Amino acid sequence: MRQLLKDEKIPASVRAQLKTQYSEVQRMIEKLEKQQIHIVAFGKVSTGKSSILNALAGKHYFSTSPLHGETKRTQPLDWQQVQQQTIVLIDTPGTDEFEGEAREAMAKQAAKQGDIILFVIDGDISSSELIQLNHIATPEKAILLVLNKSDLYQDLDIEKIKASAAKKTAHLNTYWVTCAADPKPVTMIVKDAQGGSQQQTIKPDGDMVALKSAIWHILEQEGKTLSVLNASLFASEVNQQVAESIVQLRKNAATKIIKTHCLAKGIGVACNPVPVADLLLAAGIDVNMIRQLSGLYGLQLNKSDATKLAVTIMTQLALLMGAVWGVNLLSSVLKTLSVGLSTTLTASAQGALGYYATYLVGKIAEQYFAQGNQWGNNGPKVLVKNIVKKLDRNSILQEASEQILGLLKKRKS
Ligand SMILES: Nc1nc2c(ncn2[C@@H]2O[C@H](COP(=O)(O)OP(=O)(O)OP(=O)(O)O)[C@@H](O)[C@H]2O)c(=O)[nH]1
Ligand SMILES: [Mg+2]
Repeated sequence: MRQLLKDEKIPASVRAQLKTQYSEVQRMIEKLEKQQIHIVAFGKVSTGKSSILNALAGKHYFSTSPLHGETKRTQPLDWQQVQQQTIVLIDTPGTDEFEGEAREAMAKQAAKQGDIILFVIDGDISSSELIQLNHIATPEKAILLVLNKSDLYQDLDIEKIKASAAKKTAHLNTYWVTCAADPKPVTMIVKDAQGGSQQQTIKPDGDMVALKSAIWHILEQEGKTLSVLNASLFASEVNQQVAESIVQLRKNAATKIIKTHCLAKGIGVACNPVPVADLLLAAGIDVNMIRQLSGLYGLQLNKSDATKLAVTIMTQLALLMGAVWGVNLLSSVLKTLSVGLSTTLTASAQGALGYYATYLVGKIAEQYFAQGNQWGNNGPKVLVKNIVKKLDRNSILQEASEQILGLLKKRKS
């Protein structure tokens, strides 16, 4: 992957994309090497994620506020060592914030790499929370559905919220816990020794017992497995993504190479018309195209090998099309043009044929390289035949004529 990042044949935009994936992989490798388990707090803004992590850590490390959107980026804190593994608490920005898409993406990324997710809610689970939960909850993660701010609810209300959440998340494998990370101060009237009364504000202790014990239970049961499972799944997902982008990228680059050579051939032929039968032989451009395509597939053919390949392809094409190659095609390309014949038109029709011939050669060579420089079980004849059959001749000729005609007109004016 590191090599790909330096490969200049790969467009910069794709390399930038690969770079992001690369740094994600690096982070995951680091996580594995350091034997870390990530506990990620995730949820809507202001549900109390940072407060929960502070209560677990036993110190005010993550910034909290009654205002929405206090946490602006993902932030880790090494919490403690368990069975030679470092447990890391990870705070994330809240979701569902106005114009907070970038922050939400950060939070989702952290959740993707997390092993234990504290999915924090502070009321009945909403439909957007449910969508996010479905997105995050993969079988290799332990998900705790954490109802925070339990001090604000009566027991009966909590039971109702729990029942509703259970219904909505029945298809998922989640743990349910309630907690109060930072309960609201309570004002009470207290009688003093003189028989008078006075107002007193008390800050109740938080209630983190259920959450802590759920986390310990998960860590004991499946801590190591969780982290290894997550890392390997993540790696295979990235591998697949990279493989897919490379295939797509090669296809795009190959199409660009083929079309550029087709146009060069088309214009060349239109300006210096050659007998139709000689079209396949005007092969300099095709050889150059084959060499560039081979480079794209990591083979780098020299001129003589590229010529040999061009000759093989052209021989098969000539055999396939036989004597009708020129006559049939010429009349078919002329039919695609609605106006009467003129010199420019005839020239452009011939050019279009040159374009088409090079297009076929390019597509056949591309397929040959994509198959690992092999014709496949049935040899070149079948591959050539299949590709000719697959391509829509008339639309290629039409596109070629239009492009060539356009360029010729531009030259004249
Ligand atoms: N009543 C009550 N309030 C709480 C509790 N936990 C947190 N809060 C309050 O909820 C508000 C938001 O808390 P934060 O921890 O900043 O919430 P957050 O989810 O990290 O918020 P963002 O970072 O903005 O997404 C603060 O005013 C906290 O004091 C709780 O258990 N009970
Ligand atoms: Mg926060």
